[in-house]
Order: sequence, then C-alpha cells, then structure tokens
Amino acid sequence: MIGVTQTPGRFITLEGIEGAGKSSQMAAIRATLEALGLRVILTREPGGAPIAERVRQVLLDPENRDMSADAELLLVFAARAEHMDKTIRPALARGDWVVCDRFTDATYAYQGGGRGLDPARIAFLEQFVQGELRPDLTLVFDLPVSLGLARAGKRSAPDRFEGETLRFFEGVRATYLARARAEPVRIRLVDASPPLEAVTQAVTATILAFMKPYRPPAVRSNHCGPDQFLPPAGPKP
Ligand code: Z5A
Repeated sequence: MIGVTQTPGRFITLEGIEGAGKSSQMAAIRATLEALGLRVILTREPGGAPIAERVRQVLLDPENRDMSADAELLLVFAARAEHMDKTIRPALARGDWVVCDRFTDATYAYQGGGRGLDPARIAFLEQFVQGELRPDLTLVFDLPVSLGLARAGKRSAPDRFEGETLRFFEGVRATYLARARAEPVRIRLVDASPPLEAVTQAVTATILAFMKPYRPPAVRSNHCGPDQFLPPAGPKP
C-alpha cells in the first residue's frame, strides 16, 4: 500500500456558478484528506498568492465595469501564473494536496461561456501558463442559476461578476455541464441543490472514491499552512 511519504501531491479544484456552495465545502474536504494522513493546502482563484490577490481586487471591483473581455482574460491568467509559481507548484512538489476554489474551468465557463470568448484562445493561454499541469479531480457544484444567485444575494454587496445577467450565468452553467460531459473521469458533478449537510456527504463520498488508490495506511492529522489567502468564514469581502 502507498504510504504518505511516497504519495505525490494531487490537485483538486472546485467549480460552479455563483453561490453554488463550493467555498462552504472546503473545510470538510480538508478534514477528509487530513484524516487520511495527507498534508493539505486550501487556496483560491483569482488569488492564492500576494500579487494574484491584488489582481483579484482589480477583477472583482465593480468600479471596473468597463473592463474589456480580453483584459479580463489576460488578468485571470496573469493571476494564475503567479499562483502557480508561488503556491501551487511548490506545494505539489512538497507532496502536499492542493484544494483550490476555482481554476481554469472557471475561465472556460466565465470568459468563454459567459463573455463569449473563443475557447481556443483560452486553451492557448492554459497551455502557455500551465504547461501540462491540469487538476487531477474537479468537482462541479451544479444547481439552477436562480437558486445560486438567491444564495449569493443574501450575503454581501455584489462584486463585478455578481452584477451580470441571468443569461450570462446560464452560459456559465451550460459550459460547466458541457465540460463535465466531455471529461467525465476528471470532472464529477455534485448536485448542489440539497441542504448543506447532504452536499457535504456527497462531496466526501466522491473524495473518498477518488482517494482509493492513494489511501495511506496511517491515520493522522498534519494540516500545514495558514491558508492565509482564504477569506475568514462568514460573508465574503
Ligand atoms: N472568475 C472568472 O471569471 N474566471 C476565472 O478564471 C476565475 C474566476 C478563476 C470569484 O469570485 C469570481 O471570479 C467568480 C468568477 C470569477 N465570480 N462569480 N460569480 P468569488 O470567489 O467571490 O465568488 P465565487 O467563487 O462565485 O464564490 P461564491 O459566490 O461564494 O460561491 P460559492 O463559494 O460556490 O458559495 P458559498 O460561499 O459556499 O455559499 C454561498 C451561500 O450559500 C452562503 O451563504 C452559504 O452559507 C450558502 N450555502 C452554501 N451551500 C448551501 C446549501 N447546500 N444549501 C443552502 N445554502 C447553502
């Protein structure tokens, strides 16, 4: 059986439309992996490294409503390049498991499906910035757009994306569903409509099924890192 010290780091990403409940599941995923003796870091996009977090502020600021779709796409990948260099690649090289709230599937969904940019241009930048690195497992939290927006709306002042139209978010959701159909091994759909605890159970079952080949013999907890780029629990800034 593979032990912790022989287990290479793996990369898990969480995706979904606005208010799908991804962020609410991060702690449970970490707990599941740590209970199996793995070192875990939680991170997010846009962001996850100091300069990338500054780019995130530019991307989310509603004052920047006039930003062109091309500039948005390039900023997303600029932040990703920094995140990969400072956080993701070093963590995977150490053998840590990286759990990231959104990654490049979000670019296909938001800048492709939402803004209508050509996916070939996104694929070009994906290769340019990531090389061969892709997530090992992606959970797409799926629910009707109206339910996601209602959940997100209860929370805080809308950011630049939250002000978008229903049509935009329908395009985002449709792209996630199409990608899940096209890559059924990497991308697992999670029904995000039920209450929180039921979604957590489904997520835990999916993670454990994915983990089977890697499961270490010892059960110990060794959480590392302060997850300093994740917002505190509660309403998002
Ligand atoms: N973006 C992009 O355009 N291109 C890219 O390449 C990338 C990102 C990487 C990041 O904003 C924005 O960047 C994002 C896409 C864009 N914008 N949008 N839209 P963010 O990080 O601030 O927003 P988010 O990723 O969409 O997070 P979110 O709105 O917070 O969604 P969530 O994380 O999926 O939901 P949550 O915070 O876990 O839950 C939302 C609320 O619902 C909260 O009050 C929960 O308590 C509640 N909740 C959660 N689960 C349930 C269940 N099961 N039942 C009932 N209530 C629930």
